[in-house]
Amino acid sequence: MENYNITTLNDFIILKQKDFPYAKGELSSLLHHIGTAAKMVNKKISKAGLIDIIGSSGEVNVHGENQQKLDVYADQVFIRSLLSSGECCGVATEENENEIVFSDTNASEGKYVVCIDPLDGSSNIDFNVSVGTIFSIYRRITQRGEKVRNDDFLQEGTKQVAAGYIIYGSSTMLVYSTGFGVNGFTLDPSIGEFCLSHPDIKTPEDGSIYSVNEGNYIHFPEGVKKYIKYCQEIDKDSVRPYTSRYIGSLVSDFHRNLLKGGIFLYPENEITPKGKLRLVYECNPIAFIASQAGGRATNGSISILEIIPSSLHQRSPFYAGSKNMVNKIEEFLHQYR
Ligand code: P6P
Repeated sequence: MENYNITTLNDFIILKQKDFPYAKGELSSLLHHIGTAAKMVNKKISKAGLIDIIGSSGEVNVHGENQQKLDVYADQVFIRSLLSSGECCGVATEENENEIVFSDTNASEGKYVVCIDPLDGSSNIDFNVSVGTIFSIYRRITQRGEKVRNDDFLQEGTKQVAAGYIIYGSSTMLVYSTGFGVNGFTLDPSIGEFCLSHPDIKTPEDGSIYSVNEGNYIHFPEGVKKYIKYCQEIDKDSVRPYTSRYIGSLVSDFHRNLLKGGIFLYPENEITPKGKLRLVYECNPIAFIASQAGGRATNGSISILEIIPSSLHQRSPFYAGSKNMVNKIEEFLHQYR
């Protein structure tokens, strides 16, 4: 019998709800439904390779990217779970061109909208590399009962009510924040519950890991090239040279750096002038977690959380992690702009 003190995700959500005097349980219910969807997706991922769920669906998504079968499955599971919560009136997901409006009477009264990347890094699934779900929750701008509009989903990151990610890795974890710190829950498959395993996560102000796809080096801005060389120099007073760690799965690379200290970089480059990562459902939620854990996230000039989105799928250069390391890359980008 494991002898750890079990605080399940639902225990924790209810416990923390007491911190919100006017909370009526709507956000709690939404978070609970995200947890349920995560368990369902985890079940399929853990069997990937054994059942006919890996590989391409033969379709391409709105961005012309090959859609994996698990992409489609995860997208549908999260959309259905958010609809059934009755607290969410619409969802913007990476897999759909436009926002999905819930016309169901109950859901149309929902107070929240959700932006989600249902399965980030899905091309890695066939090779057993960790993947993740990334989500962001906002209070709607439109009135309850009104039809959800595009601008409900185009709010700056500082307006997030909650955000987080699920990492389907050697163990499956759900990490989230409602603006009062970051907490991590590990799925215990024997009881089918996410259990509090990483309370009050704080990311070190400095780290010794940098995460970037150095295969794009020749396409990077000068400041990024100089920063990478800075990471590789020997400096007797600091921990440099840093260690290079890059899995090619945002949630996995970010999560490791969050716990150990480090910086994740996806710069703009000649191939993708705005960077590759999506502002609304990748950069903003990760930036929210980084900042809530004492770290930072920038597009190289301003905080990610202050960017006012203009479209659902817009991309942004992205630098996130330990505060002092993110400050340093900003210095290099400014100096060599
Ligand atoms: P590259 C996965 O496709 C993803 O969206 C992120 O999870 C990851 O950080 C990035 O792209 C990897 O991109 O160009 O280095 O393969």
